[in-house]
Amino acid sequence: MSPLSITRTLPADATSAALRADVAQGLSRTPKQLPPKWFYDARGSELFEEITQLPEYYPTRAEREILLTRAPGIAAATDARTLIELGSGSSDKTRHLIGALTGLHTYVPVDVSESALAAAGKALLIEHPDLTVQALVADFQRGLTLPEAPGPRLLAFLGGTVGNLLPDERAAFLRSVHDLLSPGDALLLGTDLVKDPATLVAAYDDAQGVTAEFNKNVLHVINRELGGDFDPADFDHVALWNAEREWIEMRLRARKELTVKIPGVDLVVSFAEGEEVRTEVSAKFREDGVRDELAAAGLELSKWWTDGAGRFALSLSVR
Ligand code: AVJ
Repeated sequence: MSPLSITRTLPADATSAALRADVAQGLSRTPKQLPPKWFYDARGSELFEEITQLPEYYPTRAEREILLTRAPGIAAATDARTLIELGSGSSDKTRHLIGALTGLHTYVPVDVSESALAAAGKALLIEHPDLTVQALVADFQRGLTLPEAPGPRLLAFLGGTVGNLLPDERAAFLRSVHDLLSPGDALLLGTDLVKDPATLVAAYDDAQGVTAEFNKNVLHVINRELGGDFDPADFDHVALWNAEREWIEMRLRARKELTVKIPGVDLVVSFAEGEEVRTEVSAKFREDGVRDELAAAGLELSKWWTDGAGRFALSLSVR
């Protein structure tokens, strides 16, 4: 076997079936909504990489700071021989972790973007030619089957992406992580923290408009995949802080009354002027809440690390 393998765990048409179901249901209901995972085609993944470099978008830098300082502690606490990473994207931050895990044998990056997996896998193997990389093109919300790989295993879910799940989805997800792990395995979870709303809103509504473009990318995806005739210019990017739920919401707001045809799902969708589609929830956390949610899934929080400014946390929990 070559040191880099890329496996699709979904049938080839499962992704488009899931997109059709999400679009048909999400745009037929009131209020309208679309799941954030459909942002990430090749262009969307590129735009997200750009977001991570914006002055307003602190989570990536904050998490990298924690990983840089704590990688040796994570290595000592886990002794991991296999690292599984959900939503690995460019695997950029993971480099620090891989470098510190001296006993590491296998890296299993899991992402919906095959292009991102291929690029990241190749880059990693240049630095770590002895590493076995078994990439999975998969949607972690639909149940994962992991390749055979030596324990102890460390499952990393970084970037704060767990915040994209709604509370009930999050509970189900953490339970499925528990079920994937064996006793002695660990979860490394990145969570963005509650902070002043102005800082949070700016991170999702940057001055250069990159996040606005990222948000509107879901309309391009629907146009391309389902033959839709959205004009992205008909929509405004909206980012707001929901203080009660403690999450950021991104929405697309129709600038005028309009109708969109989406032949791929046999749908004609009407928007009133000012009507919004919720395109993303990005929950922000507190230590107690994270501990409680992990405990409810059968995982015990053992380490809680934040960046110096206290904006973002990495937690380590054990099964
Ligand atoms: C990749 C899910 C962590 O929620 O902050 C960035 C995605 N959305 N800007 C986040 C995102 C808008 C990001 N995650």
